Amino acid sequence: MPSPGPATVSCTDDTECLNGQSCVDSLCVANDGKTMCITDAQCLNGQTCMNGFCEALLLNNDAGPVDEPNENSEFGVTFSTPSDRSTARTWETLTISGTITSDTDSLEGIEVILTSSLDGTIDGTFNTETGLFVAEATLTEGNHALTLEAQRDDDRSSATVNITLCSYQFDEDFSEEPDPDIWRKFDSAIYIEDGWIDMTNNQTSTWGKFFNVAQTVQPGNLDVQFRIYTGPLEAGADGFSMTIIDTPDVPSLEKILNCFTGLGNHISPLRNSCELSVEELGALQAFSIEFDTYPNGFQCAASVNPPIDPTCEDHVAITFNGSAMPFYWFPEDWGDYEACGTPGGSWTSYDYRAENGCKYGLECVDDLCLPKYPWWDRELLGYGPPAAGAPQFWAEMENIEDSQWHDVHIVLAGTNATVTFDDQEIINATVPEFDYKGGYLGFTGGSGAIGNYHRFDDLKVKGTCYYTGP
Ligand SMILES: [Ca+2]
Ligand SMILES: [Ca+2]
Ligand SMILES: [Ca+2]
Ligand SMILES: [Ca+2]
Repeated sequence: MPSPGPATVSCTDDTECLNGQSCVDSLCVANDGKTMCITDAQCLNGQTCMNGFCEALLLNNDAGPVDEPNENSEFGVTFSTPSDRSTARTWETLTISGTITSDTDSLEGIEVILTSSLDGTIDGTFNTETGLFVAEATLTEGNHALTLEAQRDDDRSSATVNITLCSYQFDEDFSEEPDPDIWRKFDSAIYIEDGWIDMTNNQTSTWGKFFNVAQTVQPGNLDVQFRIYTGPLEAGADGFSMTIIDTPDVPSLEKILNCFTGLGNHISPLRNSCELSVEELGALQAFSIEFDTYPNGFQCAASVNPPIDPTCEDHVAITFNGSAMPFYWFPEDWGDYEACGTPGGSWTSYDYRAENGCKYGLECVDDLCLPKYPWWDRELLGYGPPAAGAPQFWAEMENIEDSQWHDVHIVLAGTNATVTFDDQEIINATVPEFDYKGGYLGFTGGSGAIGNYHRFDDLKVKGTCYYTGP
């Protein structure tokens, strides 16, 4: 552990430190706007957790001194790509290129060498007719000084650019049991030693959640991939979701999770363990993508099993605020904000109406069927009446309970969302009201009278890549 610096003050908590300082390892240290951390995993790309704060990695120039351009040289060396102080991803193939000129007529016999301060020599081709040098390479994570050097006889000259290579913000294959300080299990979620996580483990009437409590994902845009597996029952239940909850800290995250069985899927809020009010839950900022295998709602002749699904087939849907109905979608003929009718119909019929004369989930107030909860209230949500041709944040699927692993890739860019399932695009829609907030990322899943496995694996999230070099 590096020294925290001179004039150290011991402390037991932040209040004993000067303003702008925090108590880390029993010593007051300056914050300077840095992110606090316990492990490297909580820091952005290229940073490590040192003394309780994320710090940029110091450049390691073990590859040797970087040559200054040699003014006396006959050579001119310039980089074309990448540009200095730029960023790239570890999975991208980079084109590293430059031009060598010479005061003499000929470029014959010039040796051109490209090196990375982290990865060593990079092979490329030098064209002695055009003076162009081109290399294709993938680089490791960290800050690289790329040096292009021209050499002939005793004459040499070089140019250098700096670039930060970022890996994934999350990259989990669950091949080892996750650290509980990073991934926290709730309720029935379990780690399977074969290398994945399961929410229900094929048990009935159970639910689980598995959340990363060490870092959050940024708002605005998202690029996330993972794999799902459910089965063995083709008509199993209920489904599972990947959910991102915008909340300030882990204690508030736990409070929210204690209110739900599965978030964004078969929502069952207001559990006995819930300490939040309906109004607080109504203000919940949560993004989910659900994989729903059980038909719910009057449209599927399952009135007492709200919320209402947009199709009675398996489906994938983007849901919001913990609601299990797709974002920007509402059922027609639910009768919300319409006059209370006459009780009747069986619970398993399309036209069931409860004692209050409304369909399930609605209360009769002043002879109007009003939504029982804010997350079912189209007026509060601003959805308006259902309209033909409205953007669709859900997709009907063939049976997904096939005991096979499936690849899911979600890209949120502003108000647009695309979802691919086994490399096939199933959702691509833009909703102007869509406002993705980022937050804590996790998985949920639940079962009822029917069970199934609900498994996740191979999570990859691309965070924003910042230049952190010199
Ligand atoms: Ca795995
Ligand atoms: Ca359902
Ligand atoms: Ca659903
Ligand atoms: Ca199915």
